[in-house]
Amino acid sequence: MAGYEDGRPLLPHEQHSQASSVRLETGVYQAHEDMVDSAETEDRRLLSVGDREEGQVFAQTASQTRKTGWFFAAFFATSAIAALALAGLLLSLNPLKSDTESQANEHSTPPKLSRPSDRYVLDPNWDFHAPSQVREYEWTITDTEGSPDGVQKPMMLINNQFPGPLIEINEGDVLSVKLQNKASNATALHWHGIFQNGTNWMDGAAGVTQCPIAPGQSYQYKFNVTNQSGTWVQALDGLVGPMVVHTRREAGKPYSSDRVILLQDWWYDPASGHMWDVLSPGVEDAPVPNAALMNGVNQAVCSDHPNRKCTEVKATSLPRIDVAHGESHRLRFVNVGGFAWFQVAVDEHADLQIVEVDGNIVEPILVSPVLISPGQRYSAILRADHDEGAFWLRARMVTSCFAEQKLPENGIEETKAIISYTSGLHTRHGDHDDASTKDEHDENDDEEDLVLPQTTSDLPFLSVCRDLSSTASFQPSPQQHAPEIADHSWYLRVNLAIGDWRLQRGVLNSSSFRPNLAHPTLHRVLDGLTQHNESFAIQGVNTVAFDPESELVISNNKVETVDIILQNMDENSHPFHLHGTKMWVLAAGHGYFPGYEALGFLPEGKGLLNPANQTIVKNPLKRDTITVEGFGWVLLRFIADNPGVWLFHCHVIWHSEAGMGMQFVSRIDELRGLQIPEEARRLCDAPEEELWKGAPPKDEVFFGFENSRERRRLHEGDTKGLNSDTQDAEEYDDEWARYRIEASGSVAAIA
Ligand SMILES: [Cu+2]
Repeated sequence: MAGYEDGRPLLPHEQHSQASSVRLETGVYQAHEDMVDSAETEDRRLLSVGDREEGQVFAQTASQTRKTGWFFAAFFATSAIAALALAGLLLSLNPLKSDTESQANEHSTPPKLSRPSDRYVLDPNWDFHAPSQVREYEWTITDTEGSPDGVQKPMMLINNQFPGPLIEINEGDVLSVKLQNKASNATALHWHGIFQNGTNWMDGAAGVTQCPIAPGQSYQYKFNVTNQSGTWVQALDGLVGPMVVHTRREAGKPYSSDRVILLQDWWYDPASGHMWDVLSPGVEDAPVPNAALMNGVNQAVCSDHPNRKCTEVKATSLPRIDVAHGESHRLRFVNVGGFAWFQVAVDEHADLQIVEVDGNIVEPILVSPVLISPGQRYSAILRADHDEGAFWLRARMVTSCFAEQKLPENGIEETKAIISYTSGLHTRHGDHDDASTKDEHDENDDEEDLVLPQTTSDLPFLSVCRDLSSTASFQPSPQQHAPEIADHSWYLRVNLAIGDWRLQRGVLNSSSFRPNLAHPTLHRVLDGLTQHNESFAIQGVNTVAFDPESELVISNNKVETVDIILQNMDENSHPFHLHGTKMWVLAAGHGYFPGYEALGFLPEGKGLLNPANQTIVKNPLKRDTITVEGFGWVLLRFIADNPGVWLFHCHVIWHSEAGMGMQFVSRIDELRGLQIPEEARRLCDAPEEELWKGAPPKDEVFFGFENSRERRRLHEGDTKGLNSDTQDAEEYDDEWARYRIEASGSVAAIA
């Protein structure tokens, strides 16, 4: 495949970019006396397969030698959310089928969603010094009906909660989640941001690291969380929850309360229908959400939705954030949505300080509003230093990022929480149990007592979908240099391209990812290596063991430094998430990538032009989800030191399901001889049609059918489901062979 050779020279159209603006992500950072050579640190973190027994969760070999630079660095805590790797797997494509199988449908009245405001308040009595232990959770996933903002819709819930339960653990603990899938679709849980060092098969990326958990099946996720920072991933129709990993250094934290605030875009129609529509011929725009949710709540105006079942949500159900007056409070914002960006601010508190970005501690920096793209996390410190009172915390979807900026059905782009000052210390703590009881059972009781904030917002409406790390100079603490030399540099053109049958698909160069749910990449790689099939040991772009049209796989045999140049040929911004590690964001800009030399690097990123000028590698921000803006570029660098197969994909659910993703295979040397635990293999024993339940429609479904709605009707009426797809695939074999995506279509459109 042409176009992404290792460190190839820039094409002519990439070189005429003097006119494009260049923004360095790395500002001028002060040298720090306890700066750590990051490459060495990463090396120490490496798993050695020989160090442990196969198939076991093991103690991490890593040594965390970083010293604290600035005092916040002492509280290296992370917010993480577990959710779906491929949310599409949740989607019910066949409502008839799910109706008969859904446990939730045994209820004639849908269960009321509980909305305790303190559900995501972190335990004030948490023992940061507790001995390392196994933290066990048992989750049951079911289909149900719910109405987070009043409008009722089919949802998929964990333990009947929405959003899902909070996981709170210490760094070094083993997390065990026993999952029972009682829903009608196959599913997998991705632990967004968790490195899974040595447990790649627990990463939860369906078709990449595991077979989905078929309906009726159980599975135990169990893995060690060490040297770890934040996490999260996308969710549709309800399956999402937060996870916080504490460190011992957090014990002396300079804030008196700590909580998670989940921001989420929300669609009233099942995601399955949207997924079908967005993948259909001729459709180019992603469906715009109906509403925004904060911790799973908002207030829809039912009269705006005469054709839907709707019950007004009372103001008493809004998230309430009680903060002790005069103290500081940590708010861990997580965008768990699948599409929308959020801008977040607190009325009359323009002094929110960001202290954590995707699990990395940064020196406090004033940012308001906070702009969060899907999959990203930011911790902010709120100082409750005003006169006593109540204030709105506002999170607003950035509608200028949507192709259609008006929300359907008078949708609500803003979601709010009530921030109330309390006079005494630990007031919230004392209320802990009472509050949850009251909220769940006596929602109306205190409505008269509720004082709604009277504050207003002067929040500007943002018009550009540009990553906050492009505009704010985050300074990680402790400082950490990026390696000066990249061993490999990959140029990836990102696009939404229209191919045959007018199907729009996400592409990286000319590849559009189609995961093989019944034969995950990790299984194929390990089996191949075990059988001495050296086609799986090919380094660089592997076009022998994988068909690059549907699986772009780039492999590294040993620990190497890898650059990714994401060149966005599309007008939409794309938040890219890398599994298994974090990436240094070295630079970003509009227009074409200007070439390494313009950034101070030697060609192909192999060192610095001027060794005395280390600005670009000096303490750049490291994160796991980074947005490349529309018609822009970003230069990323990571160390491929974590053995496994790691998905790299756009976090917009509509784009990732349309193929905007690829895989890195790291440490082939360590993968040789690695065994996947039997329980993980067993998931693949389910009948293939069970594994595909809820997955997005295959391309072949649309071949030859210009009228997708007609096709969908036929498809949904066919209870044989997958069988009909398979027959279609054979029937339209010729068309499939002709199916090629042209990735270069919009080059001329780039400014
Ligand atoms: Cu995207």
